[in-house]
Amino acid sequence: MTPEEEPLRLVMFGLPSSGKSSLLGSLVQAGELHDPVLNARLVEPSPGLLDLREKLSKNHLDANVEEVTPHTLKLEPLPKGSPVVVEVVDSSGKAAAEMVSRQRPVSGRKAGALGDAIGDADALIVTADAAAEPAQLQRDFPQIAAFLQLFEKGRCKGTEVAGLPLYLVLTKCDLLAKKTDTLAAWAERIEQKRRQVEDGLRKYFAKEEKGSVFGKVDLRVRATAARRPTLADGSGSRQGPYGVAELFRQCLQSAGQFRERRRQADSRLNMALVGTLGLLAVMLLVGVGVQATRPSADVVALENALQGILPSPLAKPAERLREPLDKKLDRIQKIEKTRGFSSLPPGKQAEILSYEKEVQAYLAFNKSFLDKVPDPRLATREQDLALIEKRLDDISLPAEHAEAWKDTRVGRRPQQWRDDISVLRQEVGKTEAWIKERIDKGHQLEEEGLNLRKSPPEAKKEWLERYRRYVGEVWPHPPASLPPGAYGLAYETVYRFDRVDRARQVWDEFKQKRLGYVRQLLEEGL
Ligand SMILES: Nc1nc2c(ncn2[C@@H]2O[C@H](COP(=O)(O)OP(=O)(O)OP(=O)(O)O)[C@@H](O)[C@H]2O)c(=O)[nH]1
Ligand SMILES: [Mg+2]
Repeated sequence: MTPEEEPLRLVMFGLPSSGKSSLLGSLVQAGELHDPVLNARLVEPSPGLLDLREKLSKNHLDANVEEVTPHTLKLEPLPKGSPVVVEVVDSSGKAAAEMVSRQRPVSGRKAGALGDAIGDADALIVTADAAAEPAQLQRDFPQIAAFLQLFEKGRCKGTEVAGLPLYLVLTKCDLLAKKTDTLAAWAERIEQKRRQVEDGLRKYFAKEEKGSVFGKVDLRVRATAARRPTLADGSGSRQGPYGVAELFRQCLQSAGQFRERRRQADSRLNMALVGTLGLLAVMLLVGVGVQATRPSADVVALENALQGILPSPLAKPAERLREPLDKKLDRIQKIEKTRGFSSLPPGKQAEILSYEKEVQAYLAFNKSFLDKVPDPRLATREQDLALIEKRLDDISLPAEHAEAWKDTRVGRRPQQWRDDISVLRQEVGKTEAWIKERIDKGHQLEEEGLNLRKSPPEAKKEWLERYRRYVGEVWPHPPASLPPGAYGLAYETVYRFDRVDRARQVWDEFKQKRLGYVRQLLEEGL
């Protein structure tokens, strides 16, 4: 086979799960949907490629086990032209990770099948997950940087430079979409990210240009999505992958041009090395570039986490300081410790810190209030109530929050407790009166009973029935119910109060001794 007859070779390179195989499956989809951007008919895709398309549509893609998996396809330019045979080499992310982590060299005998494929490539497609966790990128970054340095020192002295086309592809851009995005808003979000990465790379290359090969790498940044997100304007349901046809059309074009240049050059190995070096620079810069764009991803994640904790700026203090504050404070403090916190806009950081401070002050005041002022629900004597009233007189909201907190739970509590004390006093008086009235009624019952000693059994039975109803009466209200006007105080506090308790003992004794005696008398006469 002459070099002209050799298929154009595109090599996919990227860390595990960065979307290499999906990108190839998407290419087949774009071809089948006759994507006009591809500007070519895709014919004879190999069974492996059709399988990838199938698995992509079922979301059943497996990680590549083989280090490299070549697939072939033919593209017939539209409206007509000579068909171009293309070999696309899928590769294993694990093998790429080994290279990046220096467990294996990029070129030479030990570089393995992936190293060979890179050496033969007419274009490289380097995939990076646009929606990856910042933590993952942060972990990969130092490894990539260290490896790159070593590689540059060891292998690239005096290398002649020729630009191997390098496409850095930000995959999974559908995951960047927000539910409220229209198609235009989503596309703008992707473009923003793409530009951020590209700018980061450009700056990096500009810095490295002196005496380095980096400045001459032919690098382009593209963004793709294997599937469309659901968008607010319903346009997400549109068929086909995003940005894939365009990527491959441009990539094939530059691969063809590179092949032409390479034919004229005599140092294929050197070029491959430069390409590889460029590739690794990109890997490094994916870190730099995406890192530069990461804050926005961090910000989005943090802002999501803050939802439900941070009150709206329009929220009233009572809403702002609604329970469960302990939990909110805990979550805020965890958020402040995350790496992304410092990436939030300064205004947002200040808002969080100021909210944290307010919640802390509120919780501290609440604690000192409860430590100092006994709870009226536990009061059993008049002295207890007097003490609570005195403590309430002595304590007031912190001056700087007095106005804002006056309608919060803590702000309203002193008055509510005063009101509860007043209700308690009233109800104690009423209950004493009720017991006294019951005792009077009991005396009447006692007298009636004594007069029945010589009466017929029916009259005695009738009295015994009234007696049972009388002793069955315990309290005027259920103990757990709240007296009218009370905030948190139930009748049980009233019934435990010493004056009520004493009255109750007198009554109990009356029931037991005096009425009990009459009952016995009448029962014996039956
Ligand atoms: N939402 C979304 N998921 C994607 C996209 N591309 C790939 N994925 C998912 O990401 C995971 C990994 O994708 P692959 O294409 O298998 O990644 P790979 O780079 O080939 O991985 P290895 O073969 O392990 O190196 C799969 O679960 C895919 O469904 C995309 O554009 N959008
Ligand atoms: Mg794969």
